[in-house]
Amino acid sequence: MSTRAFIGLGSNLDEPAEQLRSALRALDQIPESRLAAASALYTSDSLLPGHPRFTNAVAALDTSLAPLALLDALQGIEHDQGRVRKERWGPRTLDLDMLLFGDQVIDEPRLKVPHYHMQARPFVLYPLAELVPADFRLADGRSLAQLLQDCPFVGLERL
Ligand code: A4P
Ligand code: MG
Repeated sequence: MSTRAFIGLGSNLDEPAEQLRSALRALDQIPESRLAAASALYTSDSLLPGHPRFTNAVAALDTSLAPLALLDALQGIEHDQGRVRKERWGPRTLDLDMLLFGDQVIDEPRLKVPHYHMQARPFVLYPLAELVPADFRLADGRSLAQLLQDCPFVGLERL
């Protein structure tokens, strides 16, 4: 059975736009999975003052993998694209966050879905809105239209 997952992509090191394009190709190569759609790329300042500006996008991925197997695949792609984990929230060549996995709410040590904080991040919500119908709701019932209303399009630049 195939499930539609939404993946948040972010990069603020080593040619971020190219990192994201390469990550989109890699997502399409994940076993039992197919890249269904990708948003435009957006840039915005880092949430951490003084850190390089981010490029972000959201991808829709149809997959037959279980959620933790998909997380393993995402972390493999991060690793392949040279991400070195040092400080939390540090600059990174590639960050892949599992925003949503079908209508599942997941609360495991390694995986929380919907992704925490996504409701307050314009660089997640606006690209996601490109890929879903206007009446879309998150797995926990929150309406995307409402979240967008509460999260103004401020500081985002659509490339
Ligand atoms: N994990 C739990 N749930 C998930 C999930 N749904 N998807 C666990 C992915 N991973 C999940 O992640 C730490 C652990 O979270 C993983 O081992 C996994 O098991 P990480 O990617 O190593 O850590 P991180 O990315 O450094 O921290 P975090 O909290 O994910 O950072 P964020 O939230 O990604 O924020 N500003 C702009 N403009 N754009 C950005 O993208 N991103 C950040 C980092 C800061 N400022 C930004 C942006
Ligand atoms: Mg992350």
